[in-house]
Amino acid sequence: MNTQFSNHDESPAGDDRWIDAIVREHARLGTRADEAFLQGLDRALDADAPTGKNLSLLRFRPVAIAAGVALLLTAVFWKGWERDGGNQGVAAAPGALDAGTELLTSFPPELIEGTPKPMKVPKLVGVPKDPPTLRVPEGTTLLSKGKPVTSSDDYPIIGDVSLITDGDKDAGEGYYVELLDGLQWVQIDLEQRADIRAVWLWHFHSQRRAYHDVIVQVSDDPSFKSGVTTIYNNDYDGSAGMEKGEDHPYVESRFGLLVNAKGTKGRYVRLYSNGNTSNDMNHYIEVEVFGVAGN
Ligand SMILES: [Ca+2]
Repeated sequence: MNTQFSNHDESPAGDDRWIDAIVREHARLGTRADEAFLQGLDRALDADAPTGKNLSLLRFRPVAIAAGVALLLTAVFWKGWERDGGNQGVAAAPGALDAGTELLTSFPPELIEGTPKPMKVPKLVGVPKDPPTLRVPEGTTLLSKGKPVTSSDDYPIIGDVSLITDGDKDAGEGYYVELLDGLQWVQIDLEQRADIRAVWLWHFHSQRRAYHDVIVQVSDDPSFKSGVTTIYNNDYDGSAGMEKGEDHPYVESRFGLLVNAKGTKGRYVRLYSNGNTSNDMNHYIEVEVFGVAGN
C-alpha cells in the first residue's frame, strides 16, 4: 500500500529503535501480538523515512507510534482478560485440572527372596523408582477394608481370601492367598454402590515376577454377566477369553499396581489373573478399592 514511498534502505536508525522497543515490550508481556499490525507499522515507518518525498510525514511519526503502542497494549489486556475467564470475572486457578487430593496408601517393606526367574512377557513394565500417584476427588476413602471377598477357587491352596482385604501387605508367608492355576478371579463386595476412583492391588512381591491376564472389572451384578466395566486389562493376546487389553504387563513390587477407576460406579470389583512368570498359580496379598460410597 506504500509502494510509492517504499525506501527501506534509507530508513533512519531511529525508526528501527522504535520498532525494536515495541517488539521488546511485546516480548516482555509474553503475548502473541498482532504480527500483521507490527509489520504494517514497520512499513508505515519505512514510508515515513525522510527521503524528501515524505519528509512532511515525519511530524506524524510520534502519533503513529503512540497509536501503535496503545493498540498493542489493548490487545495484550484483551487477551489477558479472555485468558482469565472473560466476563465471568473468575481467574482460572493454576493447575485447575489437578484439583482434588493425592491418593495415599501404605507400602510394605521390600522383601525379595529366592532366585530370580526369567520374565518372558512382551512390553513388560519394570519396577518404578517411585510409587505411582493419582489425584482423586476430596472425600475419596478406602471402601474395601474388611469387606467380604469371594473367589473362583472355593478352597485356596494357601491362606484365605479374607487376607485380600485385611490391610496387611507384607510379602512373607502368611500374608497371601494362593489360588488354583489357570484363569481365576477374586471379587470384593463393597456392600453398597460406590463411585470408584482407584483400585490398588498387590499380587505377590517377594520375587520379581509378572502375573498374566490381569483384568479388573466393576459391576452392580455379582455374577458379572451384565453392566460390566473393565477398568484395567493387560491381557495383550486375549487369552483370558475376554477382549484384548491395552494395558501393559508389569513386574510386581511393594508399590503394587494402581488402577485409575475414573469414577466407575458399581458395588462389586472383580480381578482376574492367569498364573505368573514363575509358576501357574494365582496370588493376592491385598486389594484396596478407593472411592465415594453411596453414589
Ligand atoms: Ca492382605
